[in-house]
Parts: sequence; structure tokens; C-alpha cells
Amino acid sequence: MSFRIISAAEAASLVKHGHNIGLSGFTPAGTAKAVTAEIAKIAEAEHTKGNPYQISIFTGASTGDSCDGVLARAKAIRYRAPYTTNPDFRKAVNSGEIAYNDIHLSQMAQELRYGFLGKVDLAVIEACEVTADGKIYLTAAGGIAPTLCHLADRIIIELNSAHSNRMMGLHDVYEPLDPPYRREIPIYKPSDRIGLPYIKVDPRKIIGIVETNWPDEARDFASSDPVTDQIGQNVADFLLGDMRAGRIPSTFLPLQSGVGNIANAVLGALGREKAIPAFEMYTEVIQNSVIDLIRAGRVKFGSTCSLTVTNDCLQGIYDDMDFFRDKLVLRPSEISNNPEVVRRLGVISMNTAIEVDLYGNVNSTHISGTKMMNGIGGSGDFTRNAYTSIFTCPSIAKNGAISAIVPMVSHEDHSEHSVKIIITEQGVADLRGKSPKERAAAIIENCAHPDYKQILWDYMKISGGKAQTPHAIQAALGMHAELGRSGDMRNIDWSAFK
Ligand code: 0RQ
Repeated sequence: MSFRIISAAEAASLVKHGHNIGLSGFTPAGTAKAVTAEIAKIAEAEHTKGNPYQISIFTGASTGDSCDGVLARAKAIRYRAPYTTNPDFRKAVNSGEIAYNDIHLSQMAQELRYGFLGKVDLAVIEACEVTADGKIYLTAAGGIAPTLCHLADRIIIELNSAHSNRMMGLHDVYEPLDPPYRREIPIYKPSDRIGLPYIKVDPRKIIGIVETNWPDEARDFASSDPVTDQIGQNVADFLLGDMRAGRIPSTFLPLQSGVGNIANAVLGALGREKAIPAFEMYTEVIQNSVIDLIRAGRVKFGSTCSLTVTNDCLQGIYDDMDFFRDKLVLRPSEISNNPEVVRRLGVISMNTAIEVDLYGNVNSTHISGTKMMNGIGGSGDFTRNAYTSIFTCPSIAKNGAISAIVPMVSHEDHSEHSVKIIITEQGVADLRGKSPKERAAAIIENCAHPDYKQILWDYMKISGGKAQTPHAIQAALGMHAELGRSGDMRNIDWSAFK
């Protein structure tokens, strides 16, 4: 079958007010870009005419400016799930303009299949190749593309020549059956392949091909600073200590790492620590630091959902595909983040907290309990099921006006039952095997910034200290309230709460 070549504007004209659109991609690798940019223009034109025009967007994870950015600015998004990172989108969410649903990334595809989010009216899938018999070869991410192709009656392909078709073969596409027919996912080591290198669809569903040459929009990272370097070193020292104590086998265990500046610095430090053996990754994103570690022989294999790397790094992978082909696999997010596989492989998870409380509850998503930062991403998929779950963050934010260690988190993403290790630049709190009060002591002593240690001990005093999980409920969010009042948590006066 030969496909119709259409313009991005023609593809966008198929999208009507109220439609649910599914996009390929993940953080923001492999995201469809050209059609969404044209949808934004339609939204602006319709709004100028006084007509309503808003759509829902389903993706694997965050997208770039050509999706979440332009669509948020055009006020074209009614509903969006899951994870995002775009600043304009964030503003629109926090001003109540967009209904945002922060779903665990491993669950997004199945929630669509279960029908919880409504019908997928159109799937827009970025590909490096598509064949006449309906084989779609994805670009830099797996995301939820297989499920979108399965659910949508109409598929638009963005055939993007900015990606090399040397990507063909790197993906392992596998979609589980739904209950009660689901079987085990037969991955026993990160490099196991269980599916096909392409998505197979009925070619009649592909209603048009949009030819583009649009590079991915992954951002570059801030170069590491003394704080992120120290956090990275503390993670490396902790893992080495656990290996020497026999808690991690000498062959090591697969690692997962989240996105962001801290995650990038942590991986750099792990790579430099030569006493840690070359390791494998079972993770959702691979950033530049991991590609460097693969080249250096420090990472033996990477199973991921996306290559969230800068464009020069991606080009380097394409140029050296003969080297990388047996060292990388790209999976749909339902598999890269799958709780069953994470638990089986004994993954060591490393994600980032915004704040942590005295008992080990973690907030990764909300500023002062109400404003969305990015979202939970895959951190919950991994944390709950990890062999050892680690959270990292600087001990303070905004020049010390904010402590990352607080009496009670203002929003909870990961509970004390799942969080095992907290690491700041100050040190490491190992919460494994500890009761809540023992955890509080470890966190204050090892992770809190010196400016806040006494403040936190004083909170423990007014909490009475006897209950299973001591709290002075009237003061539990006192540091957050103080931040709102004076702009600095250090001004807290606990006597006001007695
Ligand atoms: O603000 O940008 O104005 O300077 O938050 O913080 O320290 O630069 O760290 O880039 O790694 O982001 C948790 C947001 C951290 C991210 C978060 C402010 C701080 C700064 C960014 P500025 P840093 P990072 C992977 C798996 C989701 C959970 C996860 C994230 C900005 O890592 O979204 O790991 N994680 N998911 O000043 C007010 C506080 C603050 C604070 C930090 N307590 N109060 N502001 N900041 N702590 C994702 C996927 O699954 C795909």
C-alpha cells in the first residue's frame, strides 16, 4: 500500500475541538512535533473567531516546546496526561487552565486500554521508517506508541529525517494482554528482547505521512556544581559500601535513574567510581552521561524507554550504531517501567525529591503542596518495587530559604513504606530496618542542612516524641506556612504552635 504524503497543516485540520490526541515520544525524545505546532495555529485562529477549540493530549511523558509549549500558549489543551516539564504548560496548569492528570508512567498505556481516559481519536507517531505493509519504526523513544497505534482508528506518521533509520532494530515493541489474560513479562535480564523491532498496524489506519526534518528538543544540562557533585559522590560511596557489605552482589544490580541535573551528576559520579563494577541499567531515560559511560565501558547495557540526549549525542549514537546496537534497547514505557520486571531484576532506583519529611515520605511533584512542578514520572513505578530505592536532593533550595527536609511533606508521592535511602550533599540516611523515630534521627543528623538541624530537632520536641509517628499536627506544615509568610523557613518560631 502506498501512503498519502500530506502537510502538517492538513494533518492538523483533522483534529477537531474536543478530540483526544495520542502522541509518540517520551521526555521529549521521539515526540511528534510538526502536527502539534499546526494544531496550535488552528486553536489561535478559532479562538480569534470566538469559537471553542481545546483538545486532550496523551503521551508517554514530557514533550518539547513544539507540543506542550505552543499548545499551552495557544490555550489549546483541555486535558493532558501524564508527566510534563514545559514552563508555559506548568504556568497554565497552576493557574487552573489545564486539567492535568499525573499518572504513573507505567500505567498510562493500560489506563488508555482500560478506557479510563476516553477514546483516542487520532495518533500522531514519529517514525524513522514506515513500510507499505504497516511496520512503523519508532525514533528515540518507545513511550505509549504501540498502544496508541492499537487503539486509534486513524494514524498520522511524522516521518522525521532528523532521525537516522539506523535506529531500526533498537526498539523492542511488546504490549501485554489485559487481565484476565495477562501473562508474565519474560524479561530476566536488562538485555532480554521479548517483542518486535517495529509496531505492526493495519496499513489502512495510516491516513497520511507528514515528512519533517525536526530535531528532538531534549534540553542540555547545567554543568554539575559542587552540590550536585557531592550528592553524586555520596550516592557512589553509599552503593560501594552496600556492595562491600554484601548487600549488593559483586556483579552489581541494574540501576534506574530519573531525569534532571542531579540525576545526570549522580551517574557521572558512579561512572568515575572505579571500585563499582561496570553495571547495567534498567531505566526509563538515558541521558548524555550514560552514553559517555557506555563508550567508556562503565555501563555494559542500557534498557530504556528513551534516549533523552542532546542532538549531537544522538547523532554520535547514529554514527556509531555498530558499537551501540548490542548495548541498548528501547522499550514502551509500560515495559521499561514495569513493576513486575523492576522487582524481579532487583533494580536500584534513584529519583529526585523536592522535599522529604522526617519519616521518609517524599514529595517529588508539588511546590508548597499546591503548585505542580513536573510530575511523578516513573519515580513511583521504580521506587515501590526497587531492591533499594534512593531519593536525592540538595538539602536546601533558594539560597537556604527552603529546607528540603521538613517535618511533614506538603504533598506525598512516595511513602515511608517505599523510600529506603535519602541522600543530600550533607550525607546519607539509610532508612532500611528503622522505625519512624529512628528514621527521623537519621534524616536530621545525616541529611538536613546545618541551618535547619536544630529547627527540626525542636519540632521533634514539640511533637511529644512518644507516638509511633510523632507530630505536632498544628505545626506540621509550619515551615511551609513560614515560607509563605516571611519568605524564609529559618524564621519559624515553634513556640507560636505550643
Ligand atoms: O528551581 O529551576 O528555579 O532553579 O526546583 O531543582 O535542584 O535543579 O533539580 O533539575 O533535578 O529537578 C524534583 C523537579 C528536581 C525533578 C525535580 C526548585 C529548585 C529549582 C529544580 P529553579 P534542581 P532537578 C524522572 C523520575 C520528578 C520525580 C522523578 C522532577 C528546581 O527531578 O521533576 O524523579 N522529578 N521522576 O530551586 C521550592 C523546594 C524545592 C524547590 C527544588 N523544596 N521548594 N523549590 N526546588 N526543591 C522523570 C521521568 O520519569 C520521566
